[in-house]
Amino acid sequence: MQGTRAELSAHSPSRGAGNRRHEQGLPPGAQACITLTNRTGFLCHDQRSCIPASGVCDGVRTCTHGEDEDESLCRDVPQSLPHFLVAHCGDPASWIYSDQKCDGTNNCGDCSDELSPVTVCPPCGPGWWRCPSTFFKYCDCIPRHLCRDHVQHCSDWSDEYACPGP
Ligand SMILES: [Ca+2]
Ligand SMILES: [Ca+2]
Repeated sequence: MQGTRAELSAHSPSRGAGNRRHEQGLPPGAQACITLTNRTGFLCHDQRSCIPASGVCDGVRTCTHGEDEDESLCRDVPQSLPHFLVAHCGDPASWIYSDQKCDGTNNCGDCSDELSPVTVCPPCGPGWWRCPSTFFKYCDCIPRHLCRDHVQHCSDWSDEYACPGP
């Protein structure tokens, strides 16, 4: 649960009948699971490896046999993905992988994956400092390792003056 993911990863692809198709059926063999970090994942065919949702169709074969990059799964993302891997942003044209919800990083670009009214997330965890953050990458919590690093991350400067540190 580190805020190290560097880039925004919301996608704004073809809008349309995606949702409906998700309901109709999963690609054969696609099974949901919960990763070790308690996030939604994709169960590899070995029935043991649970990879994070965002590892599916990312161009890297994460499952031993590469079923996370299967052509039928990835041919028309996100429509071709099983619905449990996909979450929608406040802007219905944008989507994220379901494990990017409430991960502290602003993946949607408008924080709708991290903040109400679109998403209900638990409060900042122990590794996080709550503040109105300035930088686009975070919403209302920043990782505590950014406290007292001589760089402003919160619009009220509380990360440099009030936060006790990592
Ligand atoms: Ca992959
Ligand atoms: Ca996020």
